[in-house]
Amino acid sequence: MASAKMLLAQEQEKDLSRAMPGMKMDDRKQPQRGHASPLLVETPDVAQLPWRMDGNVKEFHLIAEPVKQEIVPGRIVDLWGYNGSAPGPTIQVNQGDRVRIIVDNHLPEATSMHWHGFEIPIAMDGSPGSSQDPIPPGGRFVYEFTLHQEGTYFYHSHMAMQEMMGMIGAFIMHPREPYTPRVDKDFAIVLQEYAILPNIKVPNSMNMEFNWLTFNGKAGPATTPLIIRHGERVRIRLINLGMDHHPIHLHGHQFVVTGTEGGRQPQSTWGPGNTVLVGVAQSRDVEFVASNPGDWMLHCHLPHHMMNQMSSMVGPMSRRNGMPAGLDMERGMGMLRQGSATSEENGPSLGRGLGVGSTAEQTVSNSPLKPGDPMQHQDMPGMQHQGMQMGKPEVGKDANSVPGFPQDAFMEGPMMAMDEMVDKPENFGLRPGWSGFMAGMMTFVRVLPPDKYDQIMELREKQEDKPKKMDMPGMEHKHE
Ligand SMILES: [Cu+2]
Repeated sequence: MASAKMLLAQEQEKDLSRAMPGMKMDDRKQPQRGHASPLLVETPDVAQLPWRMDGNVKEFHLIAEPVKQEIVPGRIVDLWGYNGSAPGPTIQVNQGDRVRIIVDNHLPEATSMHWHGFEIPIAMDGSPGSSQDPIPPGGRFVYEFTLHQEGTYFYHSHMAMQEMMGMIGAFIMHPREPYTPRVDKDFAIVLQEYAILPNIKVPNSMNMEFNWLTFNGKAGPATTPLIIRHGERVRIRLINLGMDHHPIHLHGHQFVVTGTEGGRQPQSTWGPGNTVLVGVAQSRDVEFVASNPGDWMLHCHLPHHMMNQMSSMVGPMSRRNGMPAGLDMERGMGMLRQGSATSEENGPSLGRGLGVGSTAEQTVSNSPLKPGDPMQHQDMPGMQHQGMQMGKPEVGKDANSVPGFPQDAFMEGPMMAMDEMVDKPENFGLRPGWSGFMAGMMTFVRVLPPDKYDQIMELREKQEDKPKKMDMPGMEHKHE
């Protein structure tokens, strides 16, 4: 059984030879197609899925498999995804394309692939048990259909618990007739959430409380900012598949919602806003003119979704002196000693319960801030030694006597800064210490003056020249 990485590499090789590597995208001559080549949708931190042409069929290859996903530096977790990442690689096609997607199952259990919102024959819908047999471990299913739709869609496993392990990816259908007004930049961001307990790398998919909230598989500050030249028109496509709805908020600008998981909305429905609720199983396209220079936050506005490791599960370990009275080490850390997380053998207050109120440590309110190194017990192995900027928290003189201080997530802030650890071209020139305040579903929309924009693009090109390039045949940087 070939690994996903190998297959991906093979396909990339074929693809890159078609894309004539070494040539600038703008110089590349493409064969004439039925309609103008669309603007490539960028999915920061997530790869594009290459394809090959088989006659007039665009053929893709997806491999469902366990993946190691680095959510923030030093925090590598065991998820399930496609072709080495969660979310899986982005698929981009043109309206009217005939598409074949070969799905191989390298998971230890059955799976099925659903094409969310696609108007295709029932046999291709990927509903396990009703439209097809589940794909067994080691098995393959070949999906093939013609796509007459346009818009922001996605693919996902139709096994509920697998969805919560990361099994989703963006599926962009470019319109036959370009949208108006055209945009200069087009991005897609997949919203996901995981409950990952201390000292474990596998999400608890039964949990209702989430401590890792991600944009394209990364939590702030590891998310990659969207780089925009001052004055450009921008589209951001937001896709949500998890347990929560996310109100996504943009600073400094008003946008209009131009599309849903059902495709483009008529212009008569566009009204100004700066926060869009992206419900579970929905997508929302927003567009705006980047008229206001600055490094603007783009984030989920649910307070608990603007944190890393925020949940009650880590509070005691990160701050309290010792274990709660009457509990031993294992139970104090919320570790299971018998049964499954929700088995009858375990009480509801084991620290692995189904909600905030069911966890043992919630019976204790915020405990005083410990003197000394506040990171001493933080559950981020290795981070302390990898360039994290450690500092003393700025607190008032009598802080510990003020009811409500400190809050569970007090660890966020200046002492969590890791600018160097997340250094990349897109972060160039951000205010020193910025990373200490970026967490969860959060990134920057950087609206830059021309010189700064060019500088970052140059840095990015230099970096991209080194590793593999993910250019796609038929996709050019043109306006749509
Ligand atoms: Cu949220």
